[in-house]
Amino acid sequence: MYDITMWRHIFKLDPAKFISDDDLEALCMSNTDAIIIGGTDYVTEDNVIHLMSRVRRYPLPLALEVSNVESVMPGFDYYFIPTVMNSEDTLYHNGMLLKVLKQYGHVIDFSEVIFEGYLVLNSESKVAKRTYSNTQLDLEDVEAYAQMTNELYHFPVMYIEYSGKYGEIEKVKAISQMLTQTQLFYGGGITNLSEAREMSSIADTIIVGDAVYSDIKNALKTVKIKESNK
Ligand code: 1GP
Repeated sequence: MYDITMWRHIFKLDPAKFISDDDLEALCMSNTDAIIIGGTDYVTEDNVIHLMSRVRRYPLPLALEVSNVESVMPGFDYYFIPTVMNSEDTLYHNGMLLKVLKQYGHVIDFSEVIFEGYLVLNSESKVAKRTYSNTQLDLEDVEAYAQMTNELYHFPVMYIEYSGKYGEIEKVKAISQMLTQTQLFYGGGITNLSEAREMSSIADTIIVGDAVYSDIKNALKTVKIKESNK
């Protein structure tokens, strides 16, 4: 088992998107702390198993971020299960979880399951639309969500999801200041090292997704945040 609390940098790969062998090797050998496989659309058993077997050639932790029941399978080190705290549809709070537990509850090793309190903040993102998230949140709202996560639900991870857009620093800071126990993941719009540095000075762990597909060179440079002390 790995110590997730030590992770500062993660690449998130979308099983529905193409990545060359060379780019995949560069990502896996980059000194990132882990790879997460996850996406919103067209996440299938086939494309997840294919990408999993390609990443498995490399010696780094691999997690599946569960977005539907069909694509859950054994073979990952961890299963990140999001509960979208600002979703207006209970399916994304615990409805999906109910389905998963009914089907797989008897075989799940819960030491591999990490429950993420998700806060979706980019109204334009696919994930916001899919999960019917209420993204119209002010500072007081996001602080209350952070408090809920840290003090009441005691989630191990809170994930601020700006998917596709660089986040509002003030909100990320406000959330970070409320978290004393819960680990803060930040993902969204990180395209270069200076953005990576800025977000990783606030969040415990940053996640780089899209940049892998749009500008691999700069995406790889974001791992350099690990060279500096926080
Ligand atoms: C997406 O938070 C991740 O789930 C990363 O976001 O794709 O914008 O880097 P980007």
